[in-house]
Amino acid sequence: MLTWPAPQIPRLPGTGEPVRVLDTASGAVVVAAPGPQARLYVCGITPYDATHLGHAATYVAFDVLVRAWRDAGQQVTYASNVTDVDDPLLERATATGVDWRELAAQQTALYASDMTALGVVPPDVYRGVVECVPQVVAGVRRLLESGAAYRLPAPDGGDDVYADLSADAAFGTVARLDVATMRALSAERGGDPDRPGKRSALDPLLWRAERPGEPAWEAPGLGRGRPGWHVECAVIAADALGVPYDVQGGGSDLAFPHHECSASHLRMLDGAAAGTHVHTGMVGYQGHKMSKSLGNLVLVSALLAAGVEPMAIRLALLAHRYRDDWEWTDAGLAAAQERLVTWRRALAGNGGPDAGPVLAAVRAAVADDLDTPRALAVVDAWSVTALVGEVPFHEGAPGVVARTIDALLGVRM
Ligand code: 5CA
Ligand code: ZN
Repeated sequence: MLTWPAPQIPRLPGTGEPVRVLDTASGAVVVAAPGPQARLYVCGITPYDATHLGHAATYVAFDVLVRAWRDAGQQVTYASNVTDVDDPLLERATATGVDWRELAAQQTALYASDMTALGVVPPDVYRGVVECVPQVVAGVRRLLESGAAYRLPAPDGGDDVYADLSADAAFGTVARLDVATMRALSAERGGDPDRPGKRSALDPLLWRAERPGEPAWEAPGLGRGRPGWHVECAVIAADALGVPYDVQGGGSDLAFPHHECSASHLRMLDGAAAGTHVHTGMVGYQGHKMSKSLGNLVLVSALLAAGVEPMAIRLALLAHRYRDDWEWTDAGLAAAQERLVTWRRALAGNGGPDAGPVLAAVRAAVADDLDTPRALAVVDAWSVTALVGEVPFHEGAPGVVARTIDALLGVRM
């Protein structure tokens, strides 16, 4: 799958510190990638509707992680997927009378243009599920052969295949939830805990036998069908990055069952999963999680079409800590627009207060579990002092500050 153009990232003097992030599985803030390499997989979109600010907040958060790693001198490999065949996509295509492939292609293109506008670094490896079916089939077959999966007759013929979670003693260690919560979330988020015949309620679907009117692929040893959700990301991540990789990322709504199950599949397939799981909080709007299914959306493309500057949107997102849940508001956007104007005025001259401490403090803030609100406050303080104009004048300071916010925060003046 084609990505979008990579933004130019300016080089900064010196090197950033090791980047710490909150690991869902341990609850601790850890250096997720201590070596010279950093390998990241972030779950991509299901392209049935346009990018909303919740998606944007999640991708901008991991973009800041990529930038911080690079600033720390690490070689980053970033992989992501597009869930371009899945229940909600097929349902939307049927409801609107559009071919599901057409819908996925349109929305994937719109997502790419939104990410370009927001200056998000594209993944190095970017795979659609449709183009990875053979790898998924191979993975499901290996799970069947090792006894970690089983078949269940499907209502319209053929067999569905499920993972047998009892084969994985470490199941549950990512999201650390009790059984009742896991069961409820499974039912809510695409699972089928009540399906008769399964060995255990939480066992996730690996392969769905062809149903009338649904797309299906010929799969040697499995029969015609299509991949289950969690195994797609497991297979794509392992293929792109190898295991164990450093960080598995996504929104907190993916911790269970998606990341719990894909980590389990990876352990059963390859003996290891991601070392660290990082989750972004949920962005809400009008009192509820912003979601395609609820329809309470603010779309990036709609804001851009209304003339909102992409960097104002980016600043509005960065004003919140990535791991918190927060609410999108017009006031938040207005504050970001005002901040952009102030920064621009402060950066307009060729001199200002010393930029060295700004670079050090912004670096320290992003390395400290991506504390972007603190980073913005550092630049605010410098801007205010610069605009008052009664400090020793450092020639070239605005240039250094501009490069700092460009490289580390992705905010381009
Ligand atoms: N394709 C799957 C992952 S394999 C999927 O969840 N797609 S998605 O389009 O529904 O979401 C894309 C990303 O945005 C996921 O990481 C999801 O956790 C995140 N996300 C969705 N809604 C919100 C929200 N309201 N706030 C923050 N992040 C969100
Ligand atoms: Zn995923």
